[in-house]
Amino acid sequence: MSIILLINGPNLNLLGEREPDVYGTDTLADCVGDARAAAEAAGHTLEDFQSNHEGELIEAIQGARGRCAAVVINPGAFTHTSYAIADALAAYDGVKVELHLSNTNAREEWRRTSVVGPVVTGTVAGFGRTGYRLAVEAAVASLQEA
Ligand code: CA2
Repeated sequence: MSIILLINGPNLNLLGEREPDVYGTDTLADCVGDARAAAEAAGHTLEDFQSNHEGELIEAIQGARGRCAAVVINPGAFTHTSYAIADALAAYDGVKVELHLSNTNAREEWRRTSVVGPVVTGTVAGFGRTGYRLAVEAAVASLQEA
């Protein structure tokens, strides 16, 4: 049994409260619940962490080193700007899944660049709440292949 760490970045705590046309009506607790169910169905444990602060996200990634087999991360808008989060992910040796509710490639130009994309194992984007389950299943499949 392994630990999968799910990290959610800035503003994702507001899910379900605003912009339902873009992000849906489900709450972050709903999404985390789906992710946890997928991890437990595969015999793993899911830990989850949300923060609006870049440094706290970096510390969570560092804390996964040598402890968690996989990190699933929705970095929010830090996806497009944070070389510091990209560096933290690069220093983490486990499976890494970048996750987005929306299809960032179909939105504004500035959302089409991910600075974390080059350092992750793979990306799940555009499937809304379902993406949380899919991202954990992708991490589990990647762990089984390793
Ligand atoms: O699609 C995603 O999951 C994003 O990571 C969500 C971020 C956005 O900046 C990324 O480009 C794509 C936004 C986080 C959620 O922001 C909300 C704001 C208001 C109400 C609900 C959510």
